Amino acid sequence: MNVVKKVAAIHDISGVGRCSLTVIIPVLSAMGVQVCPIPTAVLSAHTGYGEFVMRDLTDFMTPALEHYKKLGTDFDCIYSGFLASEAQIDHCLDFFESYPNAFKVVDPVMGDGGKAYATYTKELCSRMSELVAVADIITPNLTEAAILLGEEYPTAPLRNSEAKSWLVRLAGQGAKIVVITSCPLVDGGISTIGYDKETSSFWKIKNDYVPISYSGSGDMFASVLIGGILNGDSLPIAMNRATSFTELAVKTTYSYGSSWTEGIMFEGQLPWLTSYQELSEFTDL
Ligand code: PXL
Repeated sequence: MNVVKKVAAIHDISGVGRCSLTVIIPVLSAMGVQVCPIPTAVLSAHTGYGEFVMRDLTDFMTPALEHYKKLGTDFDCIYSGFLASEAQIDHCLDFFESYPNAFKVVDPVMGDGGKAYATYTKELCSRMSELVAVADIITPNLTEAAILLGEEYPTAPLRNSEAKSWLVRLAGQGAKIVVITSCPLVDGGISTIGYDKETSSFWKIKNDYVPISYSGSGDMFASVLIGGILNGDSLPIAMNRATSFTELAVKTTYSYGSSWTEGIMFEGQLPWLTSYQELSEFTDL
């Protein structure tokens, strides 16, 4: 048991644009959790820039895992995200198998706004289900949830019964907990919705609408969610913490009018994560 919880974070590192490891490391560190990065790729800037240089680090993953086993490193959580190749699915599975007692988080990063990211092939998207099958928790956005379920990206808000069906069918693919972000519901606005299969509980948090989608929002949400759960939050409280922090940082960014590609200006907001927060905005779905 590690005094400071240790997370193996299997994600890319993008130099510019605040996503993946450049968000995950500061956020989890602020929450008192240690991040051990296993970079899947190095990019000059995230794929949303259209032009970027990228070095695939697939070859690094097995030697890194072997080294951790030799060191006797004990991870409390394995958290996978943006992957650069199909082979990386197998390497993530090796990490999950090597640490059976770790909390297994799969953020099935594949796309947003109804479209897959530039480097995500059909094959890579279809193999994401192999990671989803072994996860304790998955955190897709609506686009990724649709891809995993083989559904069309919804053009109209979901009824509560449809949203519950999406959550239950996703949990049927393996994970005990499913949290879908950016989900428009007929009762108005955009919500974050969650389902815990073991307790059959459904949760919802209404998000404040901001008319820009910043890169790295999903990484920020998932990192705070995981940090909360590792620190003992219940699922709805962790969802509340993650939406509240993401909203605070997104609204701050929006107020400065910066481009969505620059990501969320969260640096000045990090102290929010270290201070006590009253969290009671969640309801049943
Ligand atoms: O935030 C998801 C993400 C992670 N990593 C890279 C990306 C994106 C989304 O665009 O391009 C490199």
